[in-house]
Amino acid sequence: MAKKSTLKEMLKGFGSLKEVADGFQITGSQYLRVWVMMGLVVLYKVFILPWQKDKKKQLFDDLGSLKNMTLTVPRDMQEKSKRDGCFLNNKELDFFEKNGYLPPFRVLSESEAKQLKNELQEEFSCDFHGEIYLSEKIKNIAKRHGQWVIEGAGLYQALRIKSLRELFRRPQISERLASILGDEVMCWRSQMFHKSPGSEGTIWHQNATFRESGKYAKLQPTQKMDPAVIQLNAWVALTDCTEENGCLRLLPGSMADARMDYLYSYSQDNKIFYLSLQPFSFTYLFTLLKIALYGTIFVKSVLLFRTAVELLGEDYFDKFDVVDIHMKAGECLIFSSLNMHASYPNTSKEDSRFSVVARCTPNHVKVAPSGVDVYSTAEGLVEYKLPDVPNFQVFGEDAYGYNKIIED
Ligand SMILES: O=C(O)CCC(=O)C(=O)O
Ligand SMILES: [Fe+2]
Repeated sequence: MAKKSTLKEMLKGFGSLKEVADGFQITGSQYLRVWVMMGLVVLYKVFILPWQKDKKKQLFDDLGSLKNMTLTVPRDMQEKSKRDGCFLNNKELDFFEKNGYLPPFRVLSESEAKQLKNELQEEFSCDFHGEIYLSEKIKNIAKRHGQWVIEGAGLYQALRIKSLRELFRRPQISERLASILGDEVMCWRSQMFHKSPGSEGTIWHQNATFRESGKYAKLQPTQKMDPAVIQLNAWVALTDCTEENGCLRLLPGSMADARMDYLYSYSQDNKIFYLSLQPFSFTYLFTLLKIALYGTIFVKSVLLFRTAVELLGEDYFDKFDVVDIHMKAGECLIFSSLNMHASYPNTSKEDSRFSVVARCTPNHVKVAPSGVDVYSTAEGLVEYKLPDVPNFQVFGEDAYGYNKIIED
């Protein structure tokens, strides 16, 4: 029997790291900087790394402890009220505990989905430049680089678009979320994804606390909870989603192994150490540094994935299967942010994929208590102040008062 390679299946639609690096040019002085950095990494690897046995051991011990994490959804909420409606029954909860997602279910009719999509696109073309939650500075950088797009700039869309708040409060979504997250659920980020023909895919990632490029976790639970349920995404397809136009892909069960998430943050905090752990060759190192220093966010995320695979081993994923999530317009997928997910590039000629996502968490979780966040732009990381009220209630009432919640 042929040896299974989940990784090969996962990388369908993505080029090799070298192809990714060859896809953009750098100037002479940038080239020089890459070489200087290469010298530093080599010096580090030869003279410092041998002294850092403890640090290396600590890293691999920490990784070892993240391999087999449990996910248990408390059942008392279901038992206590024997609720019906769209609340999940024990069989559905078993499925979630095992797989980290709920299979797509209908929340809007096809015509409602179409109508909402038209409304959002109208909003994008008329008013998108009006209300800026990411700061003028970030908007101007994005515009200068032709990157002022619906995905990035619209991190808090439901704050200004009421029909989005209404969508995520529908019982089909909110009662399912409450079955897993408890009786107080809020949404702290809401985004649109417009993947037009020719758009790149999103590389595989997992995300427990949404630290992203920042220094600190953005979601800080104040009660003990499994990392896989700190945040659930309610991802609603407003067009059909197919392999050709860039549907989502998941590795069911992968929220039980949080090593990838850990390495994404670790590499940010220990850049040279992390690079010096990578297999060594000058061409590979050149490729890594070219991307790390001058790649776009998309290209950098491919780098993060590939370098993590180098450390974890190519067969790391073989215990999982890849599932392509084909969806009809109007269906919703709920999945743990810690479940590895990705999407195909849009290889169709004229079929755009449009979706909206609500990132939801229990009210006892503090959302970016510092009130600031960072955004990765073409000119580096830029800090911005979070909107005064970045959250809205999806289910129940907020009894904690840790986060500001929009009134209606
Ligand atoms: O829509 C996509 O392609 C990626 C979505 C995603 O990663 C997310 O919603 O967390
Ligand atoms: Fe994601």
